[in-house]
Amino acid sequence: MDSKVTGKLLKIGEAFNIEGPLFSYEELNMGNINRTYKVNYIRDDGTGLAKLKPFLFQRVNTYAFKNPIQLMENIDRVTEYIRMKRPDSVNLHFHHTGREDGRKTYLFDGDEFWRVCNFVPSVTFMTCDDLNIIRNAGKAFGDFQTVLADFDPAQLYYTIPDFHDTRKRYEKLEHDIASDSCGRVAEVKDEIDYILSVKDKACLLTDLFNEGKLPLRVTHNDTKINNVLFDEETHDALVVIDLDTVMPGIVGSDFGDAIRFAANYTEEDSRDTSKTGIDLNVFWAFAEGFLSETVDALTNLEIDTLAASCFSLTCELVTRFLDDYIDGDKYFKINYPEHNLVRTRCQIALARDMERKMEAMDAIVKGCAAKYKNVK
Ligand code: GN1
Ligand code: MG
Repeated sequence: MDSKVTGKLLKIGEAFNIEGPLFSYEELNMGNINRTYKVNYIRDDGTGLAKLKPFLFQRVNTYAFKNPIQLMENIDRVTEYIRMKRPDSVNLHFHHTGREDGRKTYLFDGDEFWRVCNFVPSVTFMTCDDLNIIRNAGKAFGDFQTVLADFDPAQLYYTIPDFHDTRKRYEKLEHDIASDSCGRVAEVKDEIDYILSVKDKACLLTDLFNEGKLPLRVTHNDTKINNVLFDEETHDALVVIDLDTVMPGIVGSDFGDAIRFAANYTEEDSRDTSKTGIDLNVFWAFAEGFLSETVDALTNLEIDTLAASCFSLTCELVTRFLDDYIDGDKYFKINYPEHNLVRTRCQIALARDMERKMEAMDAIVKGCAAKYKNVK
């Protein structure tokens, strides 16, 4: 254990009124943005080291999240609402600082922004081809939609404005290509050519929304399968996590991003793009789970654009990874210098495969919708 990190975590624990001595911590490799630690405390109940009490400590990345206080307000509102509706489910609880007035679910010293949440014993999956697990993930994200269907989106802040506005993502990419601040544009000509060539198709979801044809809902906006916690034995979904981007949004963003991540044969940053592509069985299982929960609440156009939304979201991630590479890797955590370029190439390979399989994807969505419409 690094004594500096331990010292920091100890202070944070104290601020959040966590009792008992800190025994150990481990950094969890969760996500590309925040830093997450599992911090184990010794219980003061005589069990000693046999039963440590774990908590999740997270340092929120304030470069990505410019309004972390609003972000926590969104999370507080949504988690309180879900706990009220589902008191007996596995839920997320954020700890409060202080003892009386001014209790907050975060600690912010103007620089570092920390929060502390209950640790849920569970398993997560980065990639998975077990269709039962995938179906459960689809159900979990569908259920997240359903449980918040009567929550007014106007109560939530846009913590990252235009987060899934694909047109604006393209504008930023084009702007950064023109500036070429790191001299990397020449090297990524093929990637730029591809992503610009599919621009209108990629922006379909955003355009339909801007034309008023798709409704605004409460969406999760980061529906990667590793944001679902599963029971270690039964593999039932327990709870959806990473609510940082809960905001008003479009349902296709949630569906499309989930497929982009879960139905890819490879991880999103695979170097071997010969294997990258969309696994239609995984697509089918996720669609079935998702639609079994949501079909009656969705409009026809929302259902009809679910398959296309997968292409939109994949291209959107291409614009973001490519832009970050061109702009000097400021946004996403990278593990090696060309990581964002590797991510870009992998997402392009996935987008190309989706173009080939779009007809099949559409047919699968229609089949699942027909199966679950009005059955509940
Ligand atoms: C980021 O940090 P993580 O993995 O939860 C990003 C998502 C991207 C994802 C790509 C706030 O999510 O939008 O889809 O990386 N989150 C934010 O892996 O930008
Ligand atoms: Mg996230």
